[in-house]
Amino acid sequence: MPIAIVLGLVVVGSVLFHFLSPWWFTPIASNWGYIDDTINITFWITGAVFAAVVLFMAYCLLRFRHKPGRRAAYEPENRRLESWLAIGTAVGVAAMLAPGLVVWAHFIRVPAGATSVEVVGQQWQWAYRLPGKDGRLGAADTREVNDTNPLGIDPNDPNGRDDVIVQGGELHLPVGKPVALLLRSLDVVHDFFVPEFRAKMDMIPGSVTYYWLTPTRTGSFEVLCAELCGVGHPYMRGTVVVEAEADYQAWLAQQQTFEQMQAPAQTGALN
Ligand SMILES: [Cu+2]
Repeated sequence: MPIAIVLGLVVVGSVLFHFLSPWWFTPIASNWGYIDDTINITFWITGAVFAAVVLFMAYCLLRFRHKPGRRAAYEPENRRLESWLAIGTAVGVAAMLAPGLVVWAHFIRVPAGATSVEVVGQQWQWAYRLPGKDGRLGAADTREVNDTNPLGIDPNDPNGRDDVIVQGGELHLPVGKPVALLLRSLDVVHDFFVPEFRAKMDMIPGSVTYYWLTPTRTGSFEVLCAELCGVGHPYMRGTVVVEAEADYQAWLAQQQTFEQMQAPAQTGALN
């Protein structure tokens, strides 16, 4: 009897904790409400099953408790019960997986007209590259990395000359405009994550991974590295500022281009 009461309290406590808990999603700042929906679906299905299983155990403890003279019945097979359990489990698992597949397809299908912004992870800092006036990013390769070319932009690709480089600073994005984030790493696996955007992906050395999002709210948001990448991992932070288009353009105009970054080196070489 006391165990049955404890099990009942576990269920009541879990439900109360859910509604009273201060730990919940940060207020969303992108179009990825779908991500929250899939988490909520999984949460409600697993939560309902958890409550049902624990309450069923409590019921069994009460209903079949020891009484003098009562014998347990042995029933090794029950086809009807097994069918229902198999069907119920299959439906529950499918309901948790299927929405994720739909959202994933959306997540990696970059809409036409999205601006490409490159994010480069490196132990233990973030760098960004935005297309210049031509609207295109030049080719890049880790083999090209040197003191005046920290992101390894191909110096022979004309598309790369006007690329804007933000080294260790804030990334600014215009509100309401879709942006494709192209993710690169110069050393080990990192993961570009802004909790308010609900989107993240690993950055794999040697390849370019990507996802897209539309920032829906202005503000300043913290960037976290979401992949353990060495001793400096907890300090691999950054800031994304989402602002109105005019403010974004003003910020962009103040940034350094790849060509400007190379200029001092070239002057030095001539002397
Ligand atoms: Cu990292």
